[in-house]
Amino acid sequence: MKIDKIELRHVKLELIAPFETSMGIETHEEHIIVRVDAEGITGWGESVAEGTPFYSYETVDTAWHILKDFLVPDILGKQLSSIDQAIDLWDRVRGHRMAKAGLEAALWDLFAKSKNVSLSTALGGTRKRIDVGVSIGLQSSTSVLVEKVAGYLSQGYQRIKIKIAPGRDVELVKAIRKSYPNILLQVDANSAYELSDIGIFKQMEDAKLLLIEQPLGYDDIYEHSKMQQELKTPICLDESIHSLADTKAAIELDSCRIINIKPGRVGGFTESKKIHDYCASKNIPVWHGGMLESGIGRAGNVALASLSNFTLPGDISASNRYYKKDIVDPEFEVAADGTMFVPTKPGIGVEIVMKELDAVTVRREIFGAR
Ligand code: OSB
Ligand code: MG
Repeated sequence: MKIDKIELRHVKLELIAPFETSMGIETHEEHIIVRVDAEGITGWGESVAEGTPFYSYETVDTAWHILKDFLVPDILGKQLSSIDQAIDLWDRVRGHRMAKAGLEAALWDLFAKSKNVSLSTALGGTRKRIDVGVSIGLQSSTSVLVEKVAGYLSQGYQRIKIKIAPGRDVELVKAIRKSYPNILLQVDANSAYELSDIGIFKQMEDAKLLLIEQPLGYDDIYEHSKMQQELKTPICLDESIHSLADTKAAIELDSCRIINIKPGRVGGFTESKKIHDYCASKNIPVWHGGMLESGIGRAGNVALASLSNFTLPGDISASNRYYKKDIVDPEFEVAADGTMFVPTKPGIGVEIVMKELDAVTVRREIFGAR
């Protein structure tokens, strides 16, 4: 397909409630929406680089720079016969995976639409509905947290993940377990601990957690292996996994027994599929993480999570768990049985609500082929 036009939009969406983690408190989510036009078809993607470099070194500004000065010029005006061709062109850019993933996602939507198939089908997905969980931020008190858990369970969410931070960990897990002995429960530390804190995680061993997400360094694989050898509860890596190569190292070293896949963190759907397939071959379950995406990114996440080895519920919650008004139609909803419908229309399978997108756009640049 000949890439005629690419548009970047810096968007800023207000969260329905502040989201607190060990990395800080967010009240708004800033991402980049990418639009690619080719031969009368439009593809959409979302780059999940945030306003701050606290989860990843990438930010909206670094991703904008890499997109504008390197990734966009590599494909603009070119005849692209496949997405792999774009990935090869971008290979000389080291890292900056969230920037790459945003543009790659728009190409996946574009190519799927050109073949008149859903993104789920294009990616090799098999599920018609996906199992969903919810990621709950740190709360003002334990009782407020337990109330939040009750609220999400009553909406059907199949699995509860809570954020933890030093001093706000074991007692939260114990309190939730006391009220709900049998729910699927997991914790996410976002790298807030050190190996010497292992005693804290040993105190959680009785709570039958599904997994402990990213307890140690954001780039570490070695010490997680040391920790995993001392724990029965599976460790799941998020921040540390940027590629198939990282996945192989982590599994080989037994640094984790479960992997969280976020397409933004690993450079896109193509790399995500490789990680998914490799984990399947090693009997390592995967689940789909989240970056508080708008409906555009969420649509891609839902499609990817329809692949067969996404056997654990993902951090793919309903639009209204994040935002008062999403920028897609229909919005994403959770059914009473805790599942979410995988769109079947071509590409991402949802319409962009231009009025809502315009309302959240704070910067916009259009690149046209000459
Ligand atoms: O660590 O999984 C994380 C949100 C932003 C950055 C990192 C993380 C998260 C979440 C929320 O946990 C997941 C979601 O519901 O989108
Ligand atoms: Mg995480």
